[in-house]
Amino acid sequence: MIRHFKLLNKIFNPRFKRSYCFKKDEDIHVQEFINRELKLAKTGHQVLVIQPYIKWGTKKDRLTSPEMKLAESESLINTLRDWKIVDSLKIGMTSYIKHTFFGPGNIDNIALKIKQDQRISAVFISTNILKPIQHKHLENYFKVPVYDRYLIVIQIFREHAVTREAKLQVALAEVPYIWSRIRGIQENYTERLGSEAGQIALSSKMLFDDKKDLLKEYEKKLKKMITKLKSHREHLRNSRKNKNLPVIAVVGYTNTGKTSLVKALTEDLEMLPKDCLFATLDVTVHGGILPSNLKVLYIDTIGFISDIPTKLIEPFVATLEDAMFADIIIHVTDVSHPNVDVQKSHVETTLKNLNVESSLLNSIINVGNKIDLVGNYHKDENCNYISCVKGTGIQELKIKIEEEIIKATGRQILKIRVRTGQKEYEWLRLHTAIMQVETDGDYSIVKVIATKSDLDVFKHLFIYKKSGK
Ligand SMILES: Nc1nc2c(ncn2[C@@H]2O[C@H](COP(=O)(O)OP(=O)(O)OP(=O)(O)O)[C@@H](O)[C@H]2O)c(=O)[nH]1
Ligand SMILES: [Mg+2]
Repeated sequence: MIRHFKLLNKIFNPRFKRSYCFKKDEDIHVQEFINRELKLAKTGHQVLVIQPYIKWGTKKDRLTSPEMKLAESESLINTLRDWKIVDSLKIGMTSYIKHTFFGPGNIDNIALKIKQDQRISAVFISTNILKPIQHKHLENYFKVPVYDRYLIVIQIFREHAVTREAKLQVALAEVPYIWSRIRGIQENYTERLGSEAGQIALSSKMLFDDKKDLLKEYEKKLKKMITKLKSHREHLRNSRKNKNLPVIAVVGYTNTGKTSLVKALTEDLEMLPKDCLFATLDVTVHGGILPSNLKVLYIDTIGFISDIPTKLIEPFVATLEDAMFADIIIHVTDVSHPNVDVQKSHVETTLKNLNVESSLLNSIINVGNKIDLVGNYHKDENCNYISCVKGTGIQELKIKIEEEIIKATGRQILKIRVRTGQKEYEWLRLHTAIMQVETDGDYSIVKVIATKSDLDVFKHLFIYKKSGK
């Protein structure tokens, strides 16, 4: 165990980068072990993409089609650097619960395809998560690495994680998967105890116990570090609150244009939207100004995707906490996407499951993006249609955001008469959003947007004090 701790300390030493390196004589390599369990590829793969779908019955997904599911699965692979799709298949099934996942006919067909096409170096079975026993069977049949949706998303997360927090969250998201693998394989061996292979099983079992200890420590330490970062995030959140700026969280399915929208709203040229899934893994905050000079903060968030066990991506969901503490949520959809309705309801359901306050959910601003890509689209009166790339509808959206922010935060619009150029005027300029100024002799009539507490302070400083109250 002592050695485990030493190793773990090394991993968590800040000087260590993502590609942790170990002394050659270390016999247990945490990272190697994890890389192996997660089938992390050092170089890319040439992939056969298989899209299973339920043909009929209550489990059949009636909201989408196998073609649309396949298109999303292909986008996942295309997002990975150096990975290429060699071929794609859709396979209709009656259930996903067989030990071998597919029936014998389909297994033989796929195995033959792999044998005949030398280019195929891996198979992606686009199902949520394969059971360990299914995974093992399929790799035995196909003789190439097999990936499920979870494993592919983890590879993407690893490629896109930039900050220390995102990297730690990826590492934590990997742990439950490895647990399930260790447990699954252990069950397999336990079944064999008492048979001829009993002795081997027993020694292998000890190996599993080692792995379990190692993983437990690894998980504990990750959680500890993430908790620290969480309190740091809370601290940032509180300091944002103290600044009294309204906060707007931008959420949505992956690749719908969340980063592009924040960029368009803030005119922040440094933001770089990318045409790939999960380009954004870090929650970032950006300042913007609304038409009436109200300063606000926009939070860009990680995208949602369906068919991923939420439990496994909990560490990322935690980053959405910032969205939960926002004053307003903007939900971006991509109207040019054939599956826009399914994507939208997936995000809505996930937000509900995240225990986002109902008042916040009820005041969501729906935004339909990428209208430049579609001639005709079904218009919903509760949606604001825009194109981030062309700038269409952005000004109108800002007006809508301002209205909603004023409602949600109880800000007031009012006119205050102050002596021009005096302290009162300066105070309003610094602490409120000035919409308009009219002059009236030595006085200015200033139209402002202010919070109740701003107004209380103003009254205290300039009205009560003067009148001696
Ligand atoms: N044609 C068109 N493309 C757009 C528009 N808005 C965004 N895009 C493109 O869509 C792709 C995804 O945009 P992002 O802003 O990165 O999307 P995102 O929702 O932040 O994506 P993730 O962070 O990966 O979840 C990029 O290639 C953008 O240039 C738009 O209005 N029209
Ligand atoms: Mg983004």
